[in-house]
Amino acid sequence: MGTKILIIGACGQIGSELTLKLRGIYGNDNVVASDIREGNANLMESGPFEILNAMDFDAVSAVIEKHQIEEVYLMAALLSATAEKNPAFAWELNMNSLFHVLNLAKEGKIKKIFWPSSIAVFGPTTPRVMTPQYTVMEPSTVYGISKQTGERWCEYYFNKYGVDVRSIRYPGLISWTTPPGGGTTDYAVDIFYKAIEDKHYNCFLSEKSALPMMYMDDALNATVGIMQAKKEDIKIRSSYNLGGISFTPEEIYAEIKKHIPDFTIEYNSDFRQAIADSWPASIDDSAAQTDWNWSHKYDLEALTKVMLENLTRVLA
Ligand code: AKB
Repeated sequence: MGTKILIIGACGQIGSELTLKLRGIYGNDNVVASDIREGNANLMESGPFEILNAMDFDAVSAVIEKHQIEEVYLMAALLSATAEKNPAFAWELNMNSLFHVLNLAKEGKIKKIFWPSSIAVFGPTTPRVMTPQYTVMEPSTVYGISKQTGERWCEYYFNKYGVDVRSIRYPGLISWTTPPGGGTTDYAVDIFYKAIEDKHYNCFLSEKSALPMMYMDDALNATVGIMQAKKEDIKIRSSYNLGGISFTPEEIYAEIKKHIPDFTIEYNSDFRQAIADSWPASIDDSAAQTDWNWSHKYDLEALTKVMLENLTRVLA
């Protein structure tokens, strides 16, 4: 029998694609998707699904017992922009859900956890270019504070109780299947929809705001890669830097314009500008490369091509 997996927050941008990828690897029946709401037909119909509130310890515990789950991928979270609007709820969701799975692992009810961290753990005092794995970390957003705190707890649970928890600091993720919700890096997905539908984009970040980004396929490979790595190879139990590529709004605009010549853009920064300004421009992920052989495949040119090809088809 294959490994039994539970994905919490399976209907979000990462969860919906991660579920299908894991079902492809471990078998449809072995990967239970769960979320507070129902997801797309593909996700709902290709394997087991449970409505689950990540903050409800008893409910999480019951689903784990019912399906004899061995590994949990905890993808439920409020992202940076939404968390600023509702700090108390963001803290409750992002922290309590993590404690629930860490405690279930501590009690021996699950064997392995994947928990995503983010480039948001860094702050305005962090070196911005090729941000190292170990450096100053003074996050200035609620989301960043929750991810930084979560990293500390993951490392603590590993050191103190031997909990096999693995984590990566995702950059902004770009995909065409499920739109992101509530992040600062979301502009890099929105821009493709608007380029195809309106030929015009009103960007909420300034043209020079460089941020670390990654195409979803690379992020999924990293997620599966760290979870399949040998336990002794995972030397960092807080969270690994994950780099991918780095670009500004003006660079992605120029790349899309190669395919859609009459595409126009204007820049009107809102509150998300301050969040972007506090984050790294690029990331040094050499620790992930050395420890578990991480490398990314998609550059800006390749991801632009695949995004435009697929979204043009889907939106037609
Ligand atoms: C966000 O913008 O909040 C997320 C992230 C970088 O974690 N995409």
